[in-house]
Amino acid sequence: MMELWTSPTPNGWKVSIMLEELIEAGVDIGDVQVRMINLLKGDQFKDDFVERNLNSKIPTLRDDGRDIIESCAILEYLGEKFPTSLLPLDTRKWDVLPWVYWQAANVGPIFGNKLSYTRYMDDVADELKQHPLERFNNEALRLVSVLNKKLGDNPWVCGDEFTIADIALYPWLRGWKWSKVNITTKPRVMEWVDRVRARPGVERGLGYGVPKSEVDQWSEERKASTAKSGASIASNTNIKDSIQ
Ligand SMILES: N[C@@H](CCC(=O)N[C@@H](CS)C(=O)NCC(=O)O)C(=O)O
Repeated sequence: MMELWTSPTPNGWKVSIMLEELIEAGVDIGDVQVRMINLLKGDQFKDDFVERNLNSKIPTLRDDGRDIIESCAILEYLGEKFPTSLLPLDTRKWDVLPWVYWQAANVGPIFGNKLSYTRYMDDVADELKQHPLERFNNEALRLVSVLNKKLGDNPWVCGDEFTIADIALYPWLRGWKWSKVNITTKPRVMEWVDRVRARPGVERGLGYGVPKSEVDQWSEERKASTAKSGASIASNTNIKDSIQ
């Protein structure tokens, strides 16, 4: 049985959406044991987590006695294990994988940092945040512009088929209001966000760890606890404590 340790966050949603899209594609993925990791409580630093993922970050997947870390590697693993159009396994995979890696190397880190400086660093002086905020905002906007061009007139990032490139990118783009990255000048990206959200597999994948009623609009309580997690992750304390 596959075991997924995750949280309702952009990197976590990639994998929950993938599982639900596989089910939607008619694949029998078997039972999956999902454990929600409390990032605010620091579950990611506990021994049982670190044994699965030395990097102390969700998501992490255990299957067939092997631990797979990194959300995009998990997407690729599941795409290979359960062949569907989500990841073509012939040479067409080279139309898809570079955009998955583009997400992992660019969109994730840049949007993640923009979000941290925008929302989670209240105790850092404004003048100290100004340069990184501008830097990460400009780079995020540049990436959105690249995505807009890549989409062109296609419905999905890599053409006519919905693939793991869409799954990797969507969770970061869907949070544009929260991270305050203005995507409204890029209509193709806006339309694509809505198109992805309308998929039943995506709807279910976004619901892991949150009640159905909160998939699009979190309760004030959940927002406050997520903001606290974000602030504790954004502080330098955890990083310093983890250096050994
Ligand atoms: N590159 C990693 C990033 C994973 C990541 O940053 N996960 C965040 C949640 S979205 C996390 O676990 N943060 C906990 C921490 O930094 O302590 C991936 O794609 O899996």
